Amino acid sequence: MNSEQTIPTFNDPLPIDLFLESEDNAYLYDDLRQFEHYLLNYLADAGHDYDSPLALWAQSSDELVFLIAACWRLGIPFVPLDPQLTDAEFIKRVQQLKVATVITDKKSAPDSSIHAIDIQDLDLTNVIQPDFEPLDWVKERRKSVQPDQIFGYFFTSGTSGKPKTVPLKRRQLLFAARASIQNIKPNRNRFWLLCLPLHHVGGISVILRSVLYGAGVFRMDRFDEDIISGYLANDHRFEAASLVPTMLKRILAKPEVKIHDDFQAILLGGGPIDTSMVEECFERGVPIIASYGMTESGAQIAANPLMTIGDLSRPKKSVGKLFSPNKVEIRNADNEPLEAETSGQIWLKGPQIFDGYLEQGLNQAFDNEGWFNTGDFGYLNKNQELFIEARRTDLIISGGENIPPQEVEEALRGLQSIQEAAVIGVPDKEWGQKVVAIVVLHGDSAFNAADIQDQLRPSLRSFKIPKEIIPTDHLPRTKTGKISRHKIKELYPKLSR
Ligand code: S0N
Ligand code: AMP
Repeated sequence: MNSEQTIPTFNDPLPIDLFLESEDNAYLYDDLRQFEHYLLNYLADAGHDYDSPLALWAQSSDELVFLIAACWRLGIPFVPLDPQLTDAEFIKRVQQLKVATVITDKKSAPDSSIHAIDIQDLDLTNVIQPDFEPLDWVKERRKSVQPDQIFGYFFTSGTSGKPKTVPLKRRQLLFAARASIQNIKPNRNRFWLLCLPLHHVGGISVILRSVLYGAGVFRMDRFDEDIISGYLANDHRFEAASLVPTMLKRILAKPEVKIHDDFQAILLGGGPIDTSMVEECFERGVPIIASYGMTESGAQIAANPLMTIGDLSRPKKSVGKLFSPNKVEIRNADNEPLEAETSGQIWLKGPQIFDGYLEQGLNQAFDNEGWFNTGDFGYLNKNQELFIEARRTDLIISGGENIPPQEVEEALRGLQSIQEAAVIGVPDKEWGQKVVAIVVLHGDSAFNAADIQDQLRPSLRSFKIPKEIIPTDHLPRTKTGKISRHKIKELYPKLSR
């Protein structure tokens, strides 16, 4: 790492100001400090080795935010798990990572070899006490935390339908947080709205940035456009929000939306951003930052601060320049770099980029010089601003969630009535893309889309269930006999009639 890549450092010790507010509660940074001491003691009593991954498998709650912040500060590697994971998905993930302890809000863990801690044992009303005595060894633990330690293990969807495990190091998140303040400067006792789920980097980054800069998080149990519109219009403590485009679309659907003067910007990411939505934001005075990033880059790695800097001449379709010192190259299929304004594959390199998937076989995404092939297509203009055009693969991005079509096809083929299935992503106003399944039924089976959706529920998380299912008598194939999603996409308008 050269000198311009010096790892950023942040204010420490923590301030006394507001750390977290939710619909019913408010907590100070002092409360987080107490929680850290309690958690380390608690985990020691529970026999958990601090250096082995700690799984967190629960719905969003104040306790979960405290756990994530404490894991960051204490250097406990953690595994944030979607509370909607099926039992089989849970078991696969924890076994692969040799997780020994899970903190959960479920009645029990589906794998009895794992020590399950009820998140209620860490209920903040019990943990935070007036007679709190700080422990020196906890302070020492905090001081020993290093940038190259693993921060957490995240999962992203592989094109084959199998999840890829992304170990993220603390260093990556530190660079990402430092880069992000070019556009949004978190202030003490002001809020960054947290309504993203807490198992993706987008949501977790809201907590990290706040802890690093001593600012506040406002957590919502679930996304609610009515409540959020009120905060954006009237509550001057709110200065930022991280949203996926589907969320912003729901907010913009409210004709009366206004944004108060102290609000800095909505950070928009997680999937393609329609130019029409950007234009609407311009017209209605909604300040947005269009960003590009991925799990592997530990959150946004490029951002276009559009209206926030008042320069309306900026290209609205762009996701801006890459955050320095990370670098981007656009390459052709032979891996040769391309000139500005020429479309090709997006490759990234720099301190924000992860070191490789846990599944060794997948690391051909890197070249010999450490450049990472994102799987996305795009181009740079002459000012080095990046434009995203498409993904190279069939991966579907719906409401900020990635859905590999192969996984849905496999689940469909597992149903008695279905002989063959093909799954595609179709442009959709609400979700960006929606999951559509084209199915061939076994000879005498009757077709009922709702029944098929219900039968898929035990094996698929609900956002992966096809929103539309179309029966057909045969699926088009390539010359080599494989089902052609490409041809099916072309046929879709005819099939859906
Ligand atoms: C959009 C959300 C909130 C929708 O969920 P909600 O409101 O629960 O949906 P409903 O309308 O109530 O449900 C209707 C039915 O649809 C299903 N469903 C839910 N979500 C989806 C979906 N995404 N696609 C398709 N269907 C969905 C429901 O299950 C329900 O089905 P039934 O009726 O059958 O039960 C929700 O999807 C959401 O929270 N999405 C966000 C996910 C996310 O966090 N993505 C980001 C991932 N990427 C990253 O973290 C890296 C980028 C990044 O760091 C970043 C991202 C954003 C902003 C900033 C950053 C940053 O760089 O800091
Ligand atoms: P995830 O790891 O789940 O955050 O997914 C990352 C993927 O989302 C990227 O590789 C892109 O395919 C897509 N993505 C993120 N931001 C954008 C954007 N601004 N425009 C188009 N696609 C995006």
